[in-house]
Amino acid sequence: MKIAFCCTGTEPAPWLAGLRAALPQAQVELWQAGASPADYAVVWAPPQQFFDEQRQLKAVFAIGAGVDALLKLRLPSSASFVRLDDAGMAVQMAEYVCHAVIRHFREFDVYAADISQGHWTVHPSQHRADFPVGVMGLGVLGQRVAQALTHFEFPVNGWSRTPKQLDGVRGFHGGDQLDAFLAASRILVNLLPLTAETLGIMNRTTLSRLHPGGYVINVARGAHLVDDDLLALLDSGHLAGATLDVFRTEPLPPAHPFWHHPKITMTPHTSARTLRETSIAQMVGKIAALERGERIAGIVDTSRGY
Ligand code: OXD
Repeated sequence: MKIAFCCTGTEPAPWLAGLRAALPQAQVELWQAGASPADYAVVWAPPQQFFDEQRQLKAVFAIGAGVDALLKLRLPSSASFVRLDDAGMAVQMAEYVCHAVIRHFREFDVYAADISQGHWTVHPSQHRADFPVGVMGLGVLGQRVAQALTHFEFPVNGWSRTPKQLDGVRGFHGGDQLDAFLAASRILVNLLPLTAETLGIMNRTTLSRLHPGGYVINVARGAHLVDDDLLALLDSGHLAGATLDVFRTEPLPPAHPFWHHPKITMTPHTSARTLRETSIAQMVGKIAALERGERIAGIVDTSRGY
């Protein structure tokens, strides 16, 4: 069995060593133009040339959760495309989102500013019931985030394409229920896949439906958000702030207004990192299952886009 590794922006040596250790019977190679055909591929942002040459792959494993960039390429019809299925990302996403929600709700930034000015000021408590959180996208990561938020006793709404039932989460689904979901939420957490339907889904119209004093947490893709609409609603005061981990262009260009906006907190696409060892173990288990002719989780529906 041959496995090709083609991950742009990723140091290959530890991945190759890990894959070789886990699959001693396989030939695991760093892909180079003109390489012989492989059976499986491990990829992140591969060039089109990779798929133009590797037309007979059985399965392609992405080392991330989102596959929108991959699906823009011309792909071999022989292959299944497989995204990471949690692989240690869900707990990181839950940490990140709960941190952002609680930091906002408990006004930690306000206290940090007070303390930096030498002020010992206790502000009135805020009421959890006034901070319903809406989680858009209830896949593996979204479900974990929604459930983690319920443990802190926030009212939690969830919105997904098809109906999903989660303990303690008020479910909304489909385009018809999007407005009601937004109107029931004050903090909006985006965990949607990026598809033609969800591009620009956080815009002036949708974000205006959040409760006054709304807050946006984007941990999915920058292109879900219309940047100027967010800025306008922050500046008008309808939105109180935003925590953004993903951007239309990454790294965020130095002149972008998000850098210095006082109501925006940013991180450089670090909300849920790929954990190499866990990811290798998951991919190796799935390759073994595919070789046995078994079904595996995490296969992308290329027509749906995730
Ligand atoms: C992603 C990832 O898909 O970091 O964004 O895994």
